[in-house]
This record gives sequence, structure tokens and C-alpha cells, in this order.
Amino acid sequence: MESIRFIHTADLHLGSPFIGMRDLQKEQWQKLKDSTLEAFDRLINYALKTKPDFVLIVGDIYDGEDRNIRAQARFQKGMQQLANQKIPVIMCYGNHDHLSGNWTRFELPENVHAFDDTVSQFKLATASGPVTFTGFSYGKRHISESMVKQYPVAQNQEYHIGLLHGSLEGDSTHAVYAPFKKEQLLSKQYDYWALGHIHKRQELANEPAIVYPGNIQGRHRKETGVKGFYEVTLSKATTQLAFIPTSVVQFDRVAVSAKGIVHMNELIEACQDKLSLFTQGAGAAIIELVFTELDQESFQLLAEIPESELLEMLRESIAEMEWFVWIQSIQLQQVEQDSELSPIGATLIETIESWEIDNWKAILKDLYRHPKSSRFLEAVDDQTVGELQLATAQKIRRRMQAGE
Ligand SMILES: [Mn+2]
Repeated sequence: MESIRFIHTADLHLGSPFIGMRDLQKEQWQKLKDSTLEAFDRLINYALKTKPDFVLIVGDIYDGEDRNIRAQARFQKGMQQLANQKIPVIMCYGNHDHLSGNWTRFELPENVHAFDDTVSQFKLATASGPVTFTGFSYGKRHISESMVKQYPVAQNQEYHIGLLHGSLEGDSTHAVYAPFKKEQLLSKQYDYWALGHIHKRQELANEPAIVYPGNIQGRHRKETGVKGFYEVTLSKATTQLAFIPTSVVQFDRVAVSAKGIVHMNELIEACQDKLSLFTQGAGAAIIELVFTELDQESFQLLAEIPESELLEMLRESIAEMEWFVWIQSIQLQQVEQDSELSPIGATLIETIESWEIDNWKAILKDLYRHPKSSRFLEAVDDQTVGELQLATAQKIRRRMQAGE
């Protein structure tokens, strides 16, 4: 049987509002605000140029259940462009754009097959033979049952592809999103599993491939690195994945070492050099700047400057750069100095470092339940806990030294 070639994408999140980012300069904000739409255009243009057998979109086309109207118009246009080139699209809706929301309806062209809220199959004739797709759309925001149980086992030698927007069982933060086990997917004997929902690109297995392509544009500081989709060439013997980048603005962390630096102007220069190099590869970027290897004196001096002032000064110092780089936040990391710590300080740090994520949740619960503060807070996950641990330990190291 001849090979088939297709695009696998998911989590477009068209119309993401980028809450809390309005500090950006006007043109930067405009570019960021439209970044999901522009990343989508890049995807469509790639498909028009390379004419794959079909395109798979595995849920969360829109960011909100009300389906932003501009995003819908853009999506409809993209689907029409593919229709004009006779490129079929097989898609489902996810938890973000589930079918119970209220939205203005656009009619999608006939090349698009969207699954409804029950598990069903769709058969497509391609130049290399028939392909059977199995999938479903989210009828409501949360689906805690294992939908994959309802996916039929492949019954013949034709190509079978599963579309599934959901997360691995045991992933406690995502338990209500159609949880599945890897063995369950493998038992269906499909040739490819096109997953969606997790925004970090990853392959859970190969032969057959079980793949999250990640989202096409990062939406906040935790969605770092280059984002895009996969172009897949599939035969009965092999699967080839080619990652195609689409992100318009890249979120990332950039570390600048302060080792051997005495004066502030040297530190500014080090930032300029590092960021210039970074954007040569990444293009427009929103970054968290981390000053590493600060000696105690520099650390103390920098820590005493209000963050907003430090940010403003650094933003001004890079304003002349060719690419747009926005410094979103600054972190200070001191060279480790355990020996000078007081016994109480050392015990405190040890205790805090032993806390699991549930301990942190318990400690922070009042803050998170507060009706006003809670909506400004990020979810407590491993990354947040890691950062809290580091920041708390730094504060203790600064304040609780031996002999004080
Ligand atoms: Mn998503």
C-alpha cells in the first residue's frame, strides 16, 4: 500500500485573549493579539503549498466556548481556501470549544468533516486508498469517562487513524479530559493516533505513533519554545514526522550570567548581547529574564530595586533591537551559599524543599479561594511549585544568615 501524507495539528486556540499582557507597546500588543490567527494562516499556507492528502485538527480550534467571531471568520476562510484546492479536513472540537457553548454559527465548506459528540467513524478515499478516522467532539466542557473504550478495533488492512482530544490517565491536573491509557490506544491497532489537548509537543509512542503536536502559538510564559504542527508521512512500515514551526511570538526563558560582572552597564550589555542572539533564532519573543550566578552583594543590590523600575530600565535598553523582545519578568539567582546559613534557616529550607504539591495547595488555599485574588493567580503545578521553592529559599538565605 502506498504511503499517505497529512498534517496533524491541534489546540489552535484562535482568538486567545492574552490576558494580563496589555503592558506591551502598541505594535507589539497588536502582533501578540493576532498571533494565534497568524500562526493559523501559516499552517493554511503550508497546506496550500504542499497539498497533503488531508488535514487533521484535534480539538480546541477556539480558545473560548463563545468562539470569538473574528477567529471564526478566519477559520472559515482557511477551510474555504483548502476546499478550493480539494484538501479534506477531519476535525473535532475539544474542551475549550465544546458543543454546549453559545456562538454565532458559520457554515463550514463541504471538505470539512467535524465529528459530533458521539464516537463515530468517517471514511475518506485518498489517492493511496481509503482511510478510516475515528473520533468525537466534546459535547460539554468536562468528560471524565474513558471515551477510547468506544473506539472500535481496526478490522482490516486499510489505514486507520484515531483522533482524540484528551490526557493520559493518572495525570491529576487533567483528569476530566477523556483520560486514556497508552495500552488502550495500542490495542485498537490503528496506524496513527492524532492527539490534542496537551500544549507541549510530545510523542507517547512510535510504531504506531501516538502524538501530541502541541499548540501552534504559545499563549503564556509556561508555553515556551517554538510551536507548530506535524507533517506526517505514514506507510504500513514506517511513520515520519516533520515538525513545521508556526509560532509568531515565542515565549521563553533566557538566562544571563552575571559571573565576573561588577557594574550595571556591563550587565545591561550582557542582556543586549544575549537577547540579540536569542531573537536571531526565535524572532519576536516575550521572555523571562533570569540573572544567574549573582554574588551576594549584586544580588542584594538588585533585589532592593523595585521590579517595575528594573524592568522599565531593561526594556528601554533593548528598545532599539531589530526584533520585538518584551521582558515580562526578571528572576535573580544567587550563587549558592549554604554554609553561612543559620541552623533555623537551614531547617526551614529543608522543610520547604520536602513539601509536595499538595502541601503547597493546602498552604495557599486561602489565597486561591479568595474571590478577588484567585483570578490573577496561575494554577499550582510543578513549575509554579519549583519557582516558589526557589524564591522562598532565596529569601531565607538572604535574611537568616549565621550569626544574625
Ligand atoms: Mn487546548
